Amino acid sequence: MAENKTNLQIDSARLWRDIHETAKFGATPKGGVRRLTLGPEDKEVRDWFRVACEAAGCSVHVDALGTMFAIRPGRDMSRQPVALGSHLDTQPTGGKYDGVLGTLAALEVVRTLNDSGIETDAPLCVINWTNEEGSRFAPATMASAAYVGEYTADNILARRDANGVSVAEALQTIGYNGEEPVGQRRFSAFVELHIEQGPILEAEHKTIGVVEAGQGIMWYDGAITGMAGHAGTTPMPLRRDALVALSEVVLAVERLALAHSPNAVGTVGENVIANPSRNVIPGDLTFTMEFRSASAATLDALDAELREAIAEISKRRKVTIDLDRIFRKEPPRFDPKLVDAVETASNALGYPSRRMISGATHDACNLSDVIPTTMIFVPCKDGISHNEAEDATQSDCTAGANVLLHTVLSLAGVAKG
Ligand code: HGY
Ligand code: MN
Ligand code: MN
Repeated sequence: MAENKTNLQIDSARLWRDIHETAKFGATPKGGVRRLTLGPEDKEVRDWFRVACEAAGCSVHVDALGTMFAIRPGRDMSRQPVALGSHLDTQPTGGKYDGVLGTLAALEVVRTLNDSGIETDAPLCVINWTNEEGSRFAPATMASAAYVGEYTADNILARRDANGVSVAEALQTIGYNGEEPVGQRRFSAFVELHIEQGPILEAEHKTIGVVEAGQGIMWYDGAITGMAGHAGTTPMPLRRDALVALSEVVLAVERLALAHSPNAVGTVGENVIANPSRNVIPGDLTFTMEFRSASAATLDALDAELREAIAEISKRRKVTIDLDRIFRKEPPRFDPKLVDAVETASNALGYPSRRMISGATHDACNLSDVIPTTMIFVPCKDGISHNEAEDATQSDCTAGANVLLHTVLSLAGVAKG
């Protein structure tokens, strides 16, 4: 906690205005935001963000995957910057706060330091990570995963969306195919503010989540091949119905996650029947699914149990079920010193807090592989997220941004002001 700076607070009204101003880029009739990565709405919010960062005295740089780095100079430019930020892309039926709060609060930290005439010793870097959500292009958190070396930039640039558009083409279309090599820019630490996206903080009347670790995650692509047939003439016992087989897979995923509960969650989120028709028995379909757990051993067990269940369903239903695990992220642990810094800042600011793990994955979960990293959570209404009804209060968002401000100050040091 920077000495005698406790009364330094962000401009709550300005942060709240920004959150609601940027929500118009991709606003949906139900009050949510649909801002798929590298689409036209993402370009709009990126352009807005670049202008705002430059107006706040930052130089903005873009890497080959479109991630945006806004540098606020410090007294000692030989020191690696302290990084803070999140993401501005959303789910198809996303909300106003997921990712946005952390990115705009980081900008607000810079503006507050400017207003207060404070120069930090180390420079700061505000980051907007490309494609955290993974909805249009898989995997989730792809840009920060490439930054830490889990993928090459070329591997990511070649990924295609459901319409066959590649990441490279989409970046070019919106003009964010940056020159900077991915992973070149180094930081001394990374701090990400985010809504909890779960019910715990609200239920316990806590304002700040001091995040110690996250869940590991496994994503799968699946395909089921049965036999399309006439819905009227094919006797039930002779059918090889791909959708009925998938229904059993869905129930198996739920059963396996419950068997490991509360240390596991499992979801089948997408299913596409090839050439669907009311009076044709589904013959071919694809699906996507995921498992998460804070324990690597539980992830191992879930993978093995899933494959066993699928082999049994495939045999009994006389269908082929192909399952491809397209990525696995080990459960991340955040840096204890940074976790303590968040708790110290929360306590000094008088916010009730509790230590917890993150159910959702975040760019910070990748950064923690390579540099000291931590997260700060604030409550969201009823724990709802990845839903247009996602909501948070101005006071909680402000509290989170104040904790971010003081955590970053404790890491970067105050040179003047
Ligand atoms: O899926 C996740 O956990 C992240 O919110 N995209
Ligand atoms: Mn997010
Ligand atoms: Mn999300």
